[in-house]
Amino acid sequence: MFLAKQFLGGLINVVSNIDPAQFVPSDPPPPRRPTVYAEQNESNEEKQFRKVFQQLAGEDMEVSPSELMDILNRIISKHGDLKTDGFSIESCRSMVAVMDSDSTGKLGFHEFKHLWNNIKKWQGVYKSYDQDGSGLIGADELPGAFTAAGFPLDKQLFNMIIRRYCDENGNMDFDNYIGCLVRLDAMCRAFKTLDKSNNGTIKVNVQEWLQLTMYS
Ligand SMILES: *[C@@H]1O[C@H](CO)[C@@H](O)[C@H](O)[C@H]1NC(C)=O
Ligand SMILES: CC(=O)N[C@H]1CO[C@H](CO)[C@@H](O)[C@@H]1O
Ligand SMILES: [Ca+2]
Ligand SMILES: [Ca+2]
Ligand SMILES: [Ca+2]
Repeated sequence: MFLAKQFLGGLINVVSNIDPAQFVPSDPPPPRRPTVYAEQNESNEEKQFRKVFQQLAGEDMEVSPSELMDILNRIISKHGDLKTDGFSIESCRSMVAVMDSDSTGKLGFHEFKHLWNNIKKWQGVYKSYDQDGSGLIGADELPGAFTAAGFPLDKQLFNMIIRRYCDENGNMDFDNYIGCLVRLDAMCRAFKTLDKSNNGTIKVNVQEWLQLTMYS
């Protein structure tokens, strides 16, 4: 487990420079490739990540919601500066659902890597936008943080997010923050995919609507 420990520790120290540009959902995970192809063409960083993944994912080589919960709670238990009441199984099920592009019910290597990179990026944003050092993102800190994370929403949407994801004092803890951003990012990606003429409007039928909203 040494490699995994080192890796999980390193995660939290990363503070990335996020370009607070426009509304930018992250790129979708690349399509599944045959393992042989994938392994021969991997960078060192990717090889390293694959080793860690193998340790975390276990025999089936996929990360289930409960494995994800375990991993995330192990990480945050080491970091008192991120306030949280722990990742719940429900929130991990939701994260797996929205990241599960090949519908296996679990996260394969590329799906997990995509999620991981986002969490890494967003925890850097969390730390730099927690300006009063409370370990929480307050309602006043939230627009800045979300804008830096790539989601400059309007006031109405920020207020909705506060209602849904913050406690009664308007504070968002770390697990709610990650759960919210994973979902927001995935929904924006889904929208982009469906918006074929790229004019900010989509047309969905009830089947598509339910597939999108109920597996999330
Ligand atoms: C966007 O494009 C679609 C398909 O080309 C079209 O049906 C729709 O009316 C357009 N919507 C707007 C708001 O321009
Ligand atoms: C095994 C395999 O498919 N390797 C590919 C690695 O990537 C190069 C291009 O970057 C391909 O030409 C190889 O076929
Ligand atoms: Ca929480
Ligand atoms: Ca999957
Ligand atoms: Ca704060």
